[in-house]
Amino acid sequence: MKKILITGGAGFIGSHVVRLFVTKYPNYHIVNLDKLTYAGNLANLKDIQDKPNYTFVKGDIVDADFVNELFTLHKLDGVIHLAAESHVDRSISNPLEFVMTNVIGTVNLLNAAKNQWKENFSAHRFYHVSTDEVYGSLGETGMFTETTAYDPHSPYSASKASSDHFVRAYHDTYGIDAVISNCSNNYGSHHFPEKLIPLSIHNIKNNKSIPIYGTGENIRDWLWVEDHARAIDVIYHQAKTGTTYNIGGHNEWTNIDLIHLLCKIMDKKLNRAEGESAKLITYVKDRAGHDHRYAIDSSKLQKELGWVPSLQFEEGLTKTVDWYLNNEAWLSNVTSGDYKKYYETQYVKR
Ligand code: NAD
Ligand code: TDX
Repeated sequence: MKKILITGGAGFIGSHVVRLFVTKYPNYHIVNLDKLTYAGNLANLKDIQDKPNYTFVKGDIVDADFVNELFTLHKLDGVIHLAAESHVDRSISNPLEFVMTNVIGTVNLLNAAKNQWKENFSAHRFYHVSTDEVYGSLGETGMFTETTAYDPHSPYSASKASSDHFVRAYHDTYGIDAVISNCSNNYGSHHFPEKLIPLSIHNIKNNKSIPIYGTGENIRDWLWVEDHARAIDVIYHQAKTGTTYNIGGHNEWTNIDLIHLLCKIMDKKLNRAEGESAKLITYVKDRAGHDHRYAIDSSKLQKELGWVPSLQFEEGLTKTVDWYLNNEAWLSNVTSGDYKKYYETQYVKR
């Protein structure tokens, strides 16, 4: 039986990756290591928590001793590393937290892998999950490819860029079998409601204003989270060592057009008159250093490993809305307590 450590498995994307691996590979044992920060939630994995090939471990990747002990105890075959501080706005108010988890935490995992696996690097894989934000911001044309020069602008993207460099350095210097993927914006179920889509669904449902930064003309390239999880599966199993793949949906939307589509879907679901939800749109102060446009060229992944996105955006967005409307308990649980404090600081006291 193969043992794979998935870090950050209680978060948004991590929970989809854990679910896919636990259910698709009964001959793998999946160890989910997560600190359970505000973004980590074991309720995301309720449906698979009792499976015999799944173990949850609560812990912090910033704690090097703990990480080393975990590697010694579990005799891991591979790591899929998703644990991170992931919200750009939080990185602007607290950059050091992002350096600690995203940079130091990643180096701690790399050191543990180097020490434990040094006799036979080729039998073990270190998969680092990263973001398109490391490439910076695009003008009106062009796309990020795997060879686009790094040009991060936010403390979040700078910390992810740094962690990518460390992973490549450990591959080149010590011979660790490492692969990296850089993905565009994900959407889908279990997404913490501080990011644009789940925050807007929550606010529309509760008749609260939808805060749009700046002009709303910034562009993001949206991918269904389960398509990201499938790409991670394919890359983990098939990529050559040292390879990088871009993952994206060829699905660019300005924020304001996306929110209008979401309002239209929610008007129908909530039996509101058409145009009712869009009245909640409110332009607010722009994000500092706000990247204008992301667009991912994922043709390398499509050609070499045969991965293609499965869902059209309108269908995926409708499924996402349905999930949030059918999971009120999940939403009210994550939006009580600290969420309220965060929301007031981010949107009211500007
Ligand atoms: P998330 O914030 O929803 O989840 C992150 C998880 O990591 C949480 O469960 C949290 O508890 C855990 N974590 C945080 N700090 C930790 C620590 N010090 N030790 C152990 N666990 C810790 O993030 P997400 O959106 O699911 O993103 C997952 C990964 O994918 C991140 O590496 C992110 O950079 C990358 N990514 C995200 C997107 C996106 O659109 N969300 C796109 C591309 C890449
Ligand atoms: O209230 C808001 N209003 C608004 O206009 C929020 C939260 C966001 N926005 C804008 C900012 C962005 O242009 O919407 C766009 C999307 O914002 P986020 O959902 O915060 O995502 P983004 O900053 O693009 O980063 C996401 O994609 C890349 C993830 O959070 C990262 O983890 C991932 O690496």
